[in-house]
Amino acid sequence: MKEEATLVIIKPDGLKKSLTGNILSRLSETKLKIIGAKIVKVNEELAAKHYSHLKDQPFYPELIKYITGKLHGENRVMALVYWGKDAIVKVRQICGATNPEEADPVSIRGAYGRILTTGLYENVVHASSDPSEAEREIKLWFEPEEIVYPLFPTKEVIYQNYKKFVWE
Ligand code: IDP
Ligand code: MG
Repeated sequence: MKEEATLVIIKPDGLKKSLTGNILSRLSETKLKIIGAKIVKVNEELAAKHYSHLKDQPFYPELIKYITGKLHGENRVMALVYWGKDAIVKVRQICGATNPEEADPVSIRGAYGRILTTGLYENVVHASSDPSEAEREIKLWFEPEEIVYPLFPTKEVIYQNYKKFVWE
């Protein structure tokens, strides 16, 4: 059992459907610690970086519309970092399979997800799938000072006359 961090995103459908509380309750069953949390307006650049590994998939343009909120008229997502023993697997398990129709009905995606007529899986949450993806995603979505735990090495830089920490 290793202690590790994982990124969770409650996607725009989760906020639109007022599911934030339900999803956080489900995730609390893991007994992991939340060490970072914020509401984010996702722009095209962040969306493209987050889903860069899927850019050749037929559903990619729809996926970008989804995460940037254009499908739901809801341009907020909630980004969270969970930390603890086997965090990645524990969170993936409670989230359920990528395809909401195949997901365990008791999982978050099984309970709240659906498949759109365009074929896109609208599955309410994102969760990192392995340690290297978790590190890449946490560094993409959070600045060091937004996380209350020293997860990865940082360095100090001067930005507009202020000192701040960035990921090394
Ligand atoms: P994951 O979210 O379970 O890690 P990924 O393969 O990383 O799955 O895909 C990212 C997101 O893209 C999914 O959560 C889902 O919204 C969408 N997606 C993935 N595969 C498909 C597909 O085959 N058809 C439609 N949408 C998909
Ligand atoms: Mg993934």
